[in-house]
Amino acid sequence: MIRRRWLCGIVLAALAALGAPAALALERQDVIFKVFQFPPDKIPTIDGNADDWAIVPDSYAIGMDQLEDTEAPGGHGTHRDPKDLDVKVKVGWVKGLNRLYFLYQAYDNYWDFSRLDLHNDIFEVVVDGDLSGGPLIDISHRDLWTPEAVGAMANIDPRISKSEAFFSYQGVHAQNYHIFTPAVGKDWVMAWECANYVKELPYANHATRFNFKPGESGTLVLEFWITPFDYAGCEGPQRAVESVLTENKLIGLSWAVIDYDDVNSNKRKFWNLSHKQTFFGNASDLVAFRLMPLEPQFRKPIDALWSFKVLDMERRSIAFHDDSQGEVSSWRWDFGDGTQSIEQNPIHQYPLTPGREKNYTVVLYVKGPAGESHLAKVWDVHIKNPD
Ligand SMILES: [Ca+2]
Ligand SMILES: [Ca+2]
Ligand SMILES: [Ca+2]
Repeated sequence: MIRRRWLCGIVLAALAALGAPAALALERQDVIFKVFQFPPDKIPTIDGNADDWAIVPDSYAIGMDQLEDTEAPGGHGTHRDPKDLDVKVKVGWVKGLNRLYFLYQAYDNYWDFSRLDLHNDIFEVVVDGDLSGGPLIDISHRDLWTPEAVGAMANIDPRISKSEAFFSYQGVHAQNYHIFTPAVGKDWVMAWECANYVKELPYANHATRFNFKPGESGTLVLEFWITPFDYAGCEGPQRAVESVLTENKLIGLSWAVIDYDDVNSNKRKFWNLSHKQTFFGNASDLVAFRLMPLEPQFRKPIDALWSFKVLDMERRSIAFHDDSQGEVSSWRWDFGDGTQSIEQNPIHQYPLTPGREKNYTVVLYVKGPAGESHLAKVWDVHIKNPD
């Protein structure tokens, strides 16, 4: 045993010496950004009006101070000038929906959007909803693209065609959105993958407000939501798998603001939240965001909530689970069949009623320092009885 541990230690030390990366890592290890949870009755309307974001505390806002110009000499440009560009971003989510909501508010001294190609002021977002990490475009795939073979895919098993290799992982690890700020006479976003459906309803929606002409200065408000996918393949949405968003989950997310200030010049600044330029093509270079619980002002001090699972329908055995919020000191379950329990998570066997399906109304009553609450579910519990 000691010997095995000792060997393990040697192996770990050797790996550390080789600089082996952690199996799963994100950039900017010192920070976790927050995704605001909107209460279900305060979901933002996608209309380009930021009023419905006023409830999002400033601690959720991410500004220029978090961005570095990773295309500046040395890759860490920090000369921020609010007269050139000033950006504030808030991200939100709603429990029960697999969507990320964004509010993007920006001042630019020169809005560059008259061309119909990729040259445009851009808000570029990459999201990795299941934290898989990994490449999402060809130039980030170490097996397809090496520094020695720039401009051509290399290292492919000769039995695999280049296009098979190229498309096989697109949209698998993460999704990249080049959102044009603003988009006039062109689609609102270039989704850098073959799964174009990710930028349309029911997977995305957007609205922009601005009052300037190309080349002018001014303020822009962009409001949108996107759906992160664990898998968004080329073949269409039928086989796509949405990332399930749950409270306190950590996701990979990052963005860059690409600022062109001259329609005739390709000079640009690349203000990057990840601080690692390659975030655009590799989900392992994103930063961590946490899907936050509701802020206290949107929570009830005590709120009875519960769920149940059928353990064994033949034996009419049901497991009830307390999901109440707030501090609870006592529970009382009314199972709807004349019996009760004061356990927190009881298992209940319903009576045998041959030849009938029975529907029960179950109520959970909870009490705590903040008061009491109860929740009935009418006829949710169905019991099948033998004929
Ligand atoms: Ca709105
Ligand atoms: Ca600018
Ligand atoms: Ca600009």
